Amino acid sequence: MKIHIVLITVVMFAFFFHKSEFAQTGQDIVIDKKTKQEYAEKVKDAFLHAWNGYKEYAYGMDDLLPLSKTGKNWYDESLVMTPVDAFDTMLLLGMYEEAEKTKELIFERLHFDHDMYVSVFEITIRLMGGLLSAYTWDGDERFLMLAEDLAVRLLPAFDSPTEMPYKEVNLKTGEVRDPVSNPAEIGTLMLEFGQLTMITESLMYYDIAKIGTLEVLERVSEIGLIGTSINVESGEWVEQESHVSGMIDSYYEYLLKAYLLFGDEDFKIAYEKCISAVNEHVAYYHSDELWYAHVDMHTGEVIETQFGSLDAFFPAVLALGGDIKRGEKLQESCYKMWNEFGIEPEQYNFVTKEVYSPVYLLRPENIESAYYLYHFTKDDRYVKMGMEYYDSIEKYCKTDIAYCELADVRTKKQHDAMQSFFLAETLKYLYLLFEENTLFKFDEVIYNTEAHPFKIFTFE
Ligand code: DMJ
Repeated sequence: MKIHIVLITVVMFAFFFHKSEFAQTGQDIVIDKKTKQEYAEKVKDAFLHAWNGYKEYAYGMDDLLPLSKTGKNWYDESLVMTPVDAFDTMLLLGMYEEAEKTKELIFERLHFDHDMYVSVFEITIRLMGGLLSAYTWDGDERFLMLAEDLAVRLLPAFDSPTEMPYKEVNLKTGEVRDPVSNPAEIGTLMLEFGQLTMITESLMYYDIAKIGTLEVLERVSEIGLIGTSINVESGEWVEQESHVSGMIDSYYEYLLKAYLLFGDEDFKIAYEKCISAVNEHVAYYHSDELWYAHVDMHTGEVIETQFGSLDAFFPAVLALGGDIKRGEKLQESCYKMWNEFGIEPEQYNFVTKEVYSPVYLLRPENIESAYYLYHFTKDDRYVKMGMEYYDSIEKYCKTDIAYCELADVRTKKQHDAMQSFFLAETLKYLYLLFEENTLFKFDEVIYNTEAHPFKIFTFE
C-alpha cells in the first residue's frame, strides 16, 4: 500500500513538473474522435483538390504553378517530381485507383537518361526516396529499377578528393559541378542509399553514402559544431556559422534515423556527439522560451537570434532521439512563431521579431514535429496545433485549383508556387496526426526527410 502511494506521488510529481517546466500547456486539451476524423477527411479533400489541380494544369511536369494555372519543370526535362513525391500519400489516404493511374504516368514519362545537371540532394530525397517507398508499399519492380538506375547515375557525385559528394551531377555524363556544398546536402543521402543496399544487397550504396556523411564530422570544430558550407575538394569550411536551419538541418536528422533504420552504432555515436554540442552551444533561452540560434562554430558566440520554418523540424528529431521534454519545450516556440503572424515566416528574429524572410513555402516541419510529439505524449494539444496549422493553410494558401505559397506572411500575399513536398509531407503529416490507424505504423517505419516511409528491416 505504502509503495503504491509513493508511486502515485512520484507519478503526479513527474506529471506536474513535466507540465509546468516544459510543456506550459495550461488546461488539458481534449479533442474528441469525431473532430479528429473530420480533420482527417478535410486533409483528404485538400490532397484531392491540389492533386486535381496538378493533373489538370501541369500533368507530367515537375510542379504546378497554382496562380498562373500552368506547370513548370526544374530542369530542361521533367523528372515527374510531383507524382513521385505524392504517390505514397495516395496509398496512405486509400486512394488506390488514383495511385494506379499515377503509377502509369510515372512509368510512361519518367527516365533519367537526360543530359542535365541535377541537385544530388533534392533528387535523392524526393525521387529516390519516393521510388523506394513506392516499391516498398506497392511492390512493383519498376519502381525499384528506376530507383537503382537513378542511384547509379548519382554515384559519380561522390568522386571528390574528400569523398564528400558534389552538389550537382549530370545524369547522362556523370560530370560533376559545384564543390561548395553543405552538411545537409552531403549527409541527407544515407537513408536512401542505405535502403537501396538493404533491398538489393549491394553494399556499395551504403558504404559510399556513409563515408561521405561521416567525413563532415572529421571536420567538427574544437567545440564539436559544424558549419553552414564546406568545399568538398579542399575539405575547408566556407561559412562557419552553426545552427539547426537549412543547409545543416537534416544532417542531424539522418544521423539519428540512419541509426534507427539500420541499427548502425557509428551513427548513434555521431548523433549523440553532435546533439550534445548543439544543445550546449546553439540552444538559446529567451525569457523562458527555448530556441536555437546561429552561432560561430568555433567559439559558440551568438551571431543572430534567428529561427524559421525549416528549423521547426528539430522538436521531432529531439523527441525521436529520446529527449521528449526538450522537444516539447521547443515546439512551444515553434507554435509561437506560427501564431506571431497567423502562419510561420521562413526566417525571423525571435527576440526583436524582425522578419528576415517573409515567405511561407507550404513547409511541413512544424506540423511534422506536432505529429511526433503527439505520438510520444498522446497530448491532444498537438492535435489542436495541427488543426490550427491546417486551418491557416486553408484560409491563406488555398486557391481555386490547389494551394500556393505566401510571398509575405504579414500581408498574406499569395505566390505562384506549390512544391511537391506539400503533397509528400505537409498533408501526409497532417493526416497522420489526425488519423492514428493507418498503413504506416510508427514503430515499423522511418520517414526520410521528404516523409517517404522506409520499412525498418529486422534481421533474424
Ligand atoms: C523538404 O524537401 C525536406 O523536408 C527537406 O529536408 C527540407 N525542405 C523541404 C520541406 O520544407
